[in-house]
Amino acid sequence: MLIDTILTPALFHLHSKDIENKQVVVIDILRATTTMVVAYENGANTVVPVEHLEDALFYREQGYLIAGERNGVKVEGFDMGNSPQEFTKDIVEGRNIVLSTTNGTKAINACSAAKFRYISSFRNIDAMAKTIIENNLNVLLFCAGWKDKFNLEDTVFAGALAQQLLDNGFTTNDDATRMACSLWNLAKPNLAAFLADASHVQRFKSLHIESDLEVCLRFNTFSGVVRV
Ligand code: 3SL
Repeated sequence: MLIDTILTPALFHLHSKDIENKQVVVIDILRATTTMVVAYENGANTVVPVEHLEDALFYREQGYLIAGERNGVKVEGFDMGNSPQEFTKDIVEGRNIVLSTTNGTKAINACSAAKFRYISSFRNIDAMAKTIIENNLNVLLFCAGWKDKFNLEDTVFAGALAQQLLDNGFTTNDDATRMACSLWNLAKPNLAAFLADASHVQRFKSLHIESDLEVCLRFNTFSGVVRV
């Protein structure tokens, strides 16, 4: 089975052919797909990713908690922003949630035609790898990036996941995947230090939300996978 990595949503169109027969993993480590994993860890019933803020408002009428950010800032009037630390057990357990974010939920919606569509984060990377291997289908690792630009954290995660797949019989003809694996090998001795200068980490600093970083870089706190 083959692995391809989509480094930014701007490159998605190059990979969308035959997507109906592929499994896709959408990656937005800082923070959308990590926040979704945390919500499930803490017992959320469902987290529906929507592209537009207006769509989230429709779900409020159905009793959903509504969560969302634009440019990292919580949307005014919403129940939660996009910080994984807001999705605590006492708030999300048993609840239906709708989430709209600048990049992550947009990327998820872009690949709705995939045979299997997942989101993942470091918090469930091993479970994600196991499921991809069991599905035994070609896989696209889809980095949400930032406004169509490449980012380090999503690519490093794609490399970490791709490496597990390569170690278990998957192959690649794709230089983006090779590059992602090389980055992961550089990053893994100290992931936080490797990402210290990343553009979104700088953005976290300017928004005073640095404490989310450590939450987003924890490994395998969740043994489930999230199919959307
Ligand atoms: O763009 C997104 O999907 C977000 O994860 C970005 S932020 O971390 O909430 O700024």
